[in-house]
Amino acid sequence: MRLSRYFLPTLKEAPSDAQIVSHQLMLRAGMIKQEAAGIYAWLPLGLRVLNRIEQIVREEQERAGAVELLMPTLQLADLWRESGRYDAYGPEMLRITDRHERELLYGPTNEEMITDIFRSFVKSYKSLPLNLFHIQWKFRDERRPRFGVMRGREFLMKDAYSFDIDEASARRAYNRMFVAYLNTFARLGLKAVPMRADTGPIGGELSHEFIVLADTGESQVFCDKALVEMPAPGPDVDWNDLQSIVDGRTSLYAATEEMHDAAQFESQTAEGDRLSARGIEVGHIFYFGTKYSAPMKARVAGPDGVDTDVHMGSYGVGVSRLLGAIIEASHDDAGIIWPDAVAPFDVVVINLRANDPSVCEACEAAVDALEKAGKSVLYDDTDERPGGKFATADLIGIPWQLVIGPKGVAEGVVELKRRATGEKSTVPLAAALEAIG
Ligand code: 5CA
Repeated sequence: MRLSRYFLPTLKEAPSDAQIVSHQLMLRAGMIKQEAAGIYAWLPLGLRVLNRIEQIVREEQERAGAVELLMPTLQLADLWRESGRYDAYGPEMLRITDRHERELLYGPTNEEMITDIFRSFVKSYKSLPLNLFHIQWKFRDERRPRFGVMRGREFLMKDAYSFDIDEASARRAYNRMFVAYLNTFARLGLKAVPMRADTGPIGGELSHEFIVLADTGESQVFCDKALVEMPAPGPDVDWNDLQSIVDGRTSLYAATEEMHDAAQFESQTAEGDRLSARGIEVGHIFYFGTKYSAPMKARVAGPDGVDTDVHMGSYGVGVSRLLGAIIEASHDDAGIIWPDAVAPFDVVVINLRANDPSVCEACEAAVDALEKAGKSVLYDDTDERPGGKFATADLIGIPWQLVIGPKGVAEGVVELKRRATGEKSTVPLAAALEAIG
């Protein structure tokens, strides 16, 4: 992608209403534009990262056995009346009336709709266990939308819903999502800690929030320090028996403020291991049994032929919020430092003299070689001065910078810089390509 043909509206200064660094950097890096409070347009650079995060979330859901579908953003109010949540949800729900005076709402979550889909088609325990997910925009009319995509009103969520014949099987579904979340956040370059949490308007008794520690986080959290550095289980686990992995985490103390029990924290955790910090909730998983299936009559025939209400759980990831969380965890004074797995481009090739045909030729050869090696490349072919180009490259956080100027062309070398460490080397193009991998 040639920068001269791209759309990257970077800003020198962040607007003064952007309070936290991730919001400031997303605006400055030309990733998003606010259209209304808590409602953002995703500009090309932001969209590339959003798509990459979404894809990693999708892959890990599928690995854990969940099946993707897509439900609409608009839902019928009557469906929510069946569960009793239409009135209970309150002013956070955006209510809409169509031309036939039918009451609709912009979905803040999808328990009712997925339960309706399930009951329409699934009649037997033989179809279970089943886990269906989608990645779809949600709307919550938050009282205080703030911090950019971190607490938006319109935001992208992955929400999965599991259906099982009984509680034991539903807990296995819960464990699969628990492990899938650990793997997902690790792939995104994040250290996310599962913590006992309040179930709020979704309901049920068992839930865990996945929290990324950050000073700018909205939640106060308490946990054993050991949880922060615990490596993710990875994909090679026995997906049918994850209890020991889950127990390995849940046996250590970790709770959000609403669930915090200071006495228990102190008795369970040695003083030096206690961590009290701020955190960002990037995911939340729930087991709520028959809370929706019973009133909505989502039943299947069991092995004995008797109909039973299915046991359900739901599992959310804040896909758009994750951009903010990743930036909070990975930036410096010069800008964003994208982890390789979610970077909008793998490499930026910086042409130091865009009016010099030999430099252009060398840059084009480098872009070509990188693309042939499967790398995505942003080629800064603009006629801006070098200082400005370096600043933009640092700001937008692309993991590798390949700098080519007349001197290097004369000597047959390029300058390679790793954004995360600032480490630079002057090497022949072939060596740079090898380092990039
Ligand atoms: N139905 C359940 C699970 S699918 C549910 O809605 N859970 S939730 O309310 O906890 O939301 C799931 C995730 O969405 C949260 O963990 C959070 O990461 C993200 N999220 C929630 N509200 C917002 C918001 N206003 N802006 C951005 N992300 C949000």
